[in-house]
Amino acid sequence: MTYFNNVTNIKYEGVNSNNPFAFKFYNPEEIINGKTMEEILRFGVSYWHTFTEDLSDPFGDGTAIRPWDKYQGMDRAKARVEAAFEFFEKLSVPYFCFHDVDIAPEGDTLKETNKNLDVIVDMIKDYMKDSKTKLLWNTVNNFSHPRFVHGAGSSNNADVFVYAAAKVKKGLEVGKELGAENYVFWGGREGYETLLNTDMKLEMDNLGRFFHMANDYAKEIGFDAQFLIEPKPKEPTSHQYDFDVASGYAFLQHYELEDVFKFNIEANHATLAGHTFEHELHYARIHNMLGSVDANQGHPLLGWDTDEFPTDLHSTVLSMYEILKNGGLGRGGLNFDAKVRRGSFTPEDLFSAHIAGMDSFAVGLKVAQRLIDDKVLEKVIEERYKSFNEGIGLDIVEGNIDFHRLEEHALGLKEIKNESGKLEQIKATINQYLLTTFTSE
Ligand code: XUL
Ligand code: CO
Repeated sequence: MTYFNNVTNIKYEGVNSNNPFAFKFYNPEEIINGKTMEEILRFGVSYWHTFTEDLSDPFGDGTAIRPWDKYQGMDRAKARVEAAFEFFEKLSVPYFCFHDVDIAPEGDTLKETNKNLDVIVDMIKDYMKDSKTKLLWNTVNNFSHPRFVHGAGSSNNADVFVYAAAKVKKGLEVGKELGAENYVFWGGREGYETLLNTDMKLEMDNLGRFFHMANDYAKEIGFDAQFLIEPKPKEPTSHQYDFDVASGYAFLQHYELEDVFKFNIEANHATLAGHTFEHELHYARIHNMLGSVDANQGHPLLGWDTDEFPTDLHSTVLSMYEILKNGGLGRGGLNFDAKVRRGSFTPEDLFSAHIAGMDSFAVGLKVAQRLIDDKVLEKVIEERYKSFNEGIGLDIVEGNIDFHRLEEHALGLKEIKNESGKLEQIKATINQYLLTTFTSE
């Protein structure tokens, strides 16, 4: 059975194509600095937004037309697998990602849930044999079911902690079975609503214990995926313990987990935390903690996690700049944790949205590579910090100085001269790179 009969295989047709179902900028085979675009970008499709999501919102029912929704229960889960692999093939995408509940319905008991999962995992494994699409990461949903109302690994209820652990144990087994390259922990409810009823220390200690046990079990079964933690400041909780990369890193260091995890950084989570996307990528990169990316964007006028497909080219340029400076994403990738808008409800819109996101990151990649080749920002930064390359500045960075000598030096200073940061000029140069990269092709 096929589900996307109005769409054929999506090909690269170049900037002048007016075929809506073609890539204009993403040319998977194009070589950028010795690697293909496909190898660098490592795009992934989110199962939940693409095959499970019905586009309901707090004010209205789902609008999505999904041909597989004519089935129910396990039949629908199986139809989704068929649709998913047809979609992956037509998009020619190298990766996908899922939560346990995206692929198989929960049963009345954990045993039944695991049985449902086994059936679908077997089916996915079969499909993967004939497909180029691999599993970038899997995870478990320990936030939607009412049992997780007070959290999972940070719940006040020990039975919930136990249940959450059992689900992650199964998730690790599923990841191993399907050869996942990473395993993600997004703690949807690992935070609190109010301190008035919260033992924060116990909750965080328990979360630390939870992650250690997960790591022990992954090692025990020989599942060598990279563990990823996905920070988000809030929503659905009012405060999440891994608020952003900086607080997540402090958490990991405190619980001696910094060698076990890297970060999965989501653009819309960064902006919810009051940061730019590139800030979060940069912070992770300079600490050698950048693992993978959930590629999406927020709406500038809305405060919440809108999970839009990424189309903001400034953001894709600056994020690809960070990723290239990181030497790529290693085992990570660019997973579209993004959903079509509620008004884009046809099955074809799922293709259009992914094409828009893939083309936007392809533009980001090419412009960022040019910026790096020409050392545009490197030159700015080198010049701006040149005072630390000699004299007193060099003594500071080499640690050859103390407050006595600094005071002595300060007393001898006649005039302190700062130089312009040239921010507008730099932004104009980035615009120039953005606008000229494709005009010559
Ligand atoms: C929620 C979110 C999740 C994680 C995986 O905001 O980003 O979908 O990516 O649980
Ligand atoms: Co995400």
